[in-house]
Amino acid sequence: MVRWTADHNIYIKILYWGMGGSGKTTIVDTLYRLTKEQKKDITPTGNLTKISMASGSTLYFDRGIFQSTKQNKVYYHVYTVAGQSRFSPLRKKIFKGTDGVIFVVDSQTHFFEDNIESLKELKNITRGKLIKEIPLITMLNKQDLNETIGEEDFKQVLKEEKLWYEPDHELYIWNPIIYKTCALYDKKIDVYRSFTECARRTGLYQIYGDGKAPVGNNFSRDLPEF
Ligand SMILES: Nc1nc2c(ncn2[C@@H]2O[C@H](COP(=O)(O)OP(=O)(O)OP(=O)(O)O)[C@@H](O)[C@H]2O)c(=O)[nH]1
Ligand SMILES: [Mg+2]
Repeated sequence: MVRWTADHNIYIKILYWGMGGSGKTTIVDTLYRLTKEQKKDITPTGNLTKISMASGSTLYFDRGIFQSTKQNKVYYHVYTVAGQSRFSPLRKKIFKGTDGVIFVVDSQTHFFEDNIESLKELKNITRGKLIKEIPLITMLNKQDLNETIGEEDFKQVLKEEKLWYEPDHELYIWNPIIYKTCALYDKKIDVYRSFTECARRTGLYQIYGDGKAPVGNNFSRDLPEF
């Protein structure tokens, strides 16, 4: 839920969702480091909060707050869920108030089914709001490894889950972009780009769609950046 506060700041909640070990915490870590070290459209304010087990797996959530460097009243509250199956009730809580979702796939072929299970759970919680009211971006992460799934494989999954629209549908322009990523800091492929696309869409949904996916003749996706 995008919140305007008395001081006219705007708070937008972006959530990384995906199966345990897909790379959500690593992504937020990399995003934090790269936006701290280089001048980008967002800059971190404060530290990253990470609540994890000794194994590194998230126990509760991670949270980072980023401020837009273009519109300094805009803040992004960026969360990751704990992906392991047993934390399902917790994920539901963390999801509350989310404005944009980045679904993180572990691209290793042997995890194919686990990713689908995680996507189904997300769909269940969002109750038909994905894409229509909550922008969805996907990352096929760990593309640096061998034996990974590709864009077409995942597009098929999205189609089966009714999260993909054909060109004649008005929501076609909001189909999730499928980024092939590597979250590791030294390689970092499309970590920043996938975040900014989700943030941009979230802004457009608010400004031009009043909280829904903007559609119609008056709307084209090539509008100014948010
Ligand atoms: N090779 C490779 N390894 C990655 C990549 N992203 C993450 N990893 C590794 O995968 C492991 C799990 O990453 P995390 O970021 O902890 O995964 P998570 O999605 O936060 O997992 P949960 O907190 O359990 O939900 C770590 O050892 C990471 O270093 C990637 O793009 N490539
Ligand atoms: Mg994690």
